[in-house]
Amino acid sequence: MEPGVEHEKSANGASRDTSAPPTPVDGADVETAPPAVIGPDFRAGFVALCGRPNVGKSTLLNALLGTDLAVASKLPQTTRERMLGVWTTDSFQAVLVDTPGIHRARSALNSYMVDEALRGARDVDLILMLAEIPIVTDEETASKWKPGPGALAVLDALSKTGRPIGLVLTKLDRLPSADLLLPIIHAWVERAPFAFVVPTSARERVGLERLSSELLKFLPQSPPLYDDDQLSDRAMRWHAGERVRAAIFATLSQELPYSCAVTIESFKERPDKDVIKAAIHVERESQKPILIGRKGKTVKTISTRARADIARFTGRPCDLFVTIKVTRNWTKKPELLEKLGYHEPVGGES
Ligand SMILES: Nc1nc2c(ncn2[C@@H]2O[C@H](COP(=O)(O)OP(=O)(O)OP(=O)(O)O)[C@@H](O)[C@H]2O)c(=O)[nH]1
Ligand SMILES: [Mg+2]
Repeated sequence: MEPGVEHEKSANGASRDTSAPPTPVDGADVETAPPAVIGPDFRAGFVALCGRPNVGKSTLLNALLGTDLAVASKLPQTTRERMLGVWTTDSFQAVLVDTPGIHRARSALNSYMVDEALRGARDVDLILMLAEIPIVTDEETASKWKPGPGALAVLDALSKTGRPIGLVLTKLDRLPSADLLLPIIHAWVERAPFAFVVPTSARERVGLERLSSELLKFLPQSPPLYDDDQLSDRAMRWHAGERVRAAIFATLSQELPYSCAVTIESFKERPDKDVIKAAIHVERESQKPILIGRKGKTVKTISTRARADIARFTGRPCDLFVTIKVTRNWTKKPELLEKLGYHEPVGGES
């Protein structure tokens, strides 16, 4: 950890330095050496969760970690940036990379998101390609089912990385009968030499044990890459911003959430509580009154939701002050994306 920066651990293990990302463990550093239980057979590596928007990547990451770290919502294209979730057990540490959904991007924001997803898939030990199990109700429909062009485009893009790909079929709970699964798996394995196929339901915690044992095989023998009590590579203020965005996605339907970005203007840690000032940026003046709502009702709902969520996450009370700003056409202009925190990595590195 950086000298001079006070890091206080929160209930969930994320770093409390609100601006800087936590640093990976240096294997030779005695100060941060893993606990004595770590033996020579310990495995550690990076595992990316990739797929089309809305297939359940963030929900699966949360289910594996056993905590609500990543923002998930019923609307597609919720995740905009890569985030690491560090999953440490007695025998392995899988650094899970949550990524945005891969789709045909039109705006600058969407191109950024797809680039982020592909950057997330690069140089990992294993890619988990997530694909939704189709809701089919009879054997005849199941036997005729084929993966759609969007899912195949994702497979194509991921295959180009040259990394091993395990197929994770998601939302198994929506399938009325397990018998319908076999033809669906068959239709997928015809398409690519997947390292394994695991049907899952993150919601009902089905298939997670099997996924964990398959995934373990792809992690190299290595000491942990991150402190075993560290949950994420992102600082607390980033998570706070995500939680405001999650509240927007949960409160407003359809288009408006896609025009909103959140910046954390200040994050002060007082002894008794955190005091956070957030700005929600919309693209057009006309969007402002919708976000505010009648007598400020909508923005109040958003901030109440976000405040409760942030407090749950940090394990500390917090005050949250939200302002609304118009940053005209920010989703379409790369320089404005940058200004709102959506940075391309420096020097083309991943
Ligand atoms: N029924 C069911 N729904 C699920 C399951 N996993 C995720 N979902 C739902 O699917 C929707 C999308 O989930 P996310 O985890 O946000 O999906 P994502 O792939 O991260 O989406 P983007 O970040 O938008 O690309 C949410 O409404 C989830 O509750 C599951 O196992 N079963
Ligand atoms: Mg997501």
